[in-house]
Amino acid sequence: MRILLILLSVLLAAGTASAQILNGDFEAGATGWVSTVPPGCPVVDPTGGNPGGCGVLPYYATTGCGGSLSQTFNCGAPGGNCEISFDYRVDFLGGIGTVVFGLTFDGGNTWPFQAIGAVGSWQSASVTVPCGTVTMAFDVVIATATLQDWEFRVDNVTASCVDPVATETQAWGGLKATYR
Ligand SMILES: [Ca+2]
Repeated sequence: MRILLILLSVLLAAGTASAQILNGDFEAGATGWVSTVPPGCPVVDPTGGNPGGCGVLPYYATTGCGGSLSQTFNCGAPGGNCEISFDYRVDFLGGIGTVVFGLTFDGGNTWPFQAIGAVGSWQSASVTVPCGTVTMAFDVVIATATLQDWEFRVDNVTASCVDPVATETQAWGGLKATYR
């Protein structure tokens, strides 16, 4: 039984590998994140997160702002699925028109990356990309240049590399057969 438990532990540990996202909850300010938000614009909000601090991507009609928050991290070994989850919130502060928020990976568009309306409460979202070294960026770009003020907030960014389900099922079946 002891050997079985040890084998089970090894199998479960091999199924999921935590990624090395730094400061995904923004409790350490902008540490670990690369910002292209222009000087004078907010990048983090120490109290407006879910909870605590959060990242902020603003677009203000009068001052512009915009930009991105990005981070490159190691998400397990190639071959698995890197499941990234995060919380977001979009506040429309006034004006008319549309703005585009999105999440890109290695230069490719992945998470909505389209004009979305105000979402005044925290929502959760997740995306899956190949495991390995991952560069992700939360972006804001201006879809139409009209008078408007928006703030996109992000918090609780986590990721883990998960082996394909078929591999785990096969391993579990083999383990049961061995000890039957
Ligand atoms: Ca937080």
